[in-house]
Amino acid sequence: MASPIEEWVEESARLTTPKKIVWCNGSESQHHQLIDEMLADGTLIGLDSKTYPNCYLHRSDPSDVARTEQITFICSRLQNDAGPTNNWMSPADAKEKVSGLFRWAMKDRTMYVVPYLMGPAESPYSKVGVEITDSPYVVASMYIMARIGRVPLERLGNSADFVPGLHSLGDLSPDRRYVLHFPEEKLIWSIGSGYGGNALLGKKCFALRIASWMAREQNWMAEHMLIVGLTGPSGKTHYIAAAFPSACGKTNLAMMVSALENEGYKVTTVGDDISWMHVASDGTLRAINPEAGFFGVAPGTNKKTNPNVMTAVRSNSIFTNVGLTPSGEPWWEGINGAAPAGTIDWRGRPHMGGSELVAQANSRYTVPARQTPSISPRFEDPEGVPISAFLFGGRRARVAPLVYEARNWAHGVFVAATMASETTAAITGQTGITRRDPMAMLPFCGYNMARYFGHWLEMGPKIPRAPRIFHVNWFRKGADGKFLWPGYGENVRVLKWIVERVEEKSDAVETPIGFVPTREALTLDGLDIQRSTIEELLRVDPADWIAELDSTRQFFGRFGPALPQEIWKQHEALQHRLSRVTVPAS
Ligand code: OXD
Ligand code: MN
Repeated sequence: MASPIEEWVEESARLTTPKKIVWCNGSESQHHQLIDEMLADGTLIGLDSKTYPNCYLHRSDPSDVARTEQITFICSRLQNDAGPTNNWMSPADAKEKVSGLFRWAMKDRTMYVVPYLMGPAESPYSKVGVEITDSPYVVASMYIMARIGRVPLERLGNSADFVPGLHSLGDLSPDRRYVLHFPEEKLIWSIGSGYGGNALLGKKCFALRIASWMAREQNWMAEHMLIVGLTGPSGKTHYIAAAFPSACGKTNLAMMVSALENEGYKVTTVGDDISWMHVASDGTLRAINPEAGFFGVAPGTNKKTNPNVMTAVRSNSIFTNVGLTPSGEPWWEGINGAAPAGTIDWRGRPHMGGSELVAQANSRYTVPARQTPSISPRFEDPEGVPISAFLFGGRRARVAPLVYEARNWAHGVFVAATMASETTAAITGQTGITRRDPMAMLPFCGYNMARYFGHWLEMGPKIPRAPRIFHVNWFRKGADGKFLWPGYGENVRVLKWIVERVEEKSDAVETPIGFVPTREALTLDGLDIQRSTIEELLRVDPADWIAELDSTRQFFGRFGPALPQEIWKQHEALQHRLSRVTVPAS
């Protein structure tokens, strides 16, 4: 009798009629064969085998270079279950509309069946997915981003407990591109895109959208968070999980080289994008990184901003939509000076200088996590790492101080739900527009975000040793428009204060928005920064925060009566605390 996975493969083959079916077993030999086929047909270009051994360049269709949120749908039975921030289609409408696009879609193509495990091989928290795809580039990327083949198949046996994801490139037309999630069936359908989060279904589709739905049902958390360890001079490591909207340096923070290494503070990387967290029997919240690789934005990455990843990508990596130098090396804006003469741009055309980009702005590297020098020794820990603190952050030129601690769990959830970032000129052409992105989950929460806030509020009391909650802002600017804080490796100074707060060892002052470090509580030795700059970084301006209250009131209004009352209570309490402080005359 066919197993559930075989039945689903047969059903998908009847719909998409591939010319052949290949089951991916995770073996080296099968992987090499796949790479050789892609080198032969031009899907991949080999890079310099001395400086970038086993590394490849892929150029995607120029119309297919990023996640496409407008065609991403949550197809729950009830529209209200998707909520006001997700696109919604009924499951019946979605299937009727999109099955027509899948019909015969693989006619002259190979169908690859990719069983994969999200999470460490032995972890009780890991979950099996199966992606069916007609893109060999997707298969090669999945080899890096997840654990493929034998491990998930053995774990699955004859069970139907897997998340099926059907993917086809279709005709790559943006008009016939859909990324659909059926949360009740735990099913994903994606057609018309071969790119990143649209096509590597283990990542945003499963590990965030479907998993967040499962997590709410099963009392755990699936979050868009990096995970880092900070080891202090005593040898004790605290783990921190942090959520930031895009363009806030999440991957760089995850792989940061500590500026306090000589003082004995070292940072290690558990994950750079997604965290699955469960309450453990010792009362801690345990986090695993469900991914096995990093899929990071290339432009701006260099030896200063992220030396660890620059080392990691020197082998076994795939680069997508970056430039190619005459010596066969990848190149992107910000890697190191000007592009060498003769560099080919991301579309495969000679770069003529001028303002045209060599690498597409969202070009990426895909690299095995294990290759990162900063990888944590507990990266594969089946029990996960205990989280001491949550960090939420955004890009705010004013308003938010460098760091503050929430008053308690419920206040922390409110702080996270009001998270925001200001757009940069590079993104919209207009600076300073504040976008709310609660918990950095706006594009990734697989259900009604009002209920997601409710889930967060309910989880706190269920975690006996709950993480403390902090907000950070590396991007505050002075009157001259310059950043006040140096960022990068210096951010460890803020992590150190956070860990000391957790250990009840460091000082803070209570302000209406939460606890802000005293200037003395931050370790600033060796940092050339003026006292007045630190004071400005830590300043809480009641007038700014009163304006902020209006903006958050409007945002929460979108959720209507589904919004937990506790969020409004927190809003009122903040208003009350702000109204009590008198603005000091300057
Ligand atoms: C990502 C994203 O690629 O958040 O991780 O867009
Ligand atoms: Mn992400």
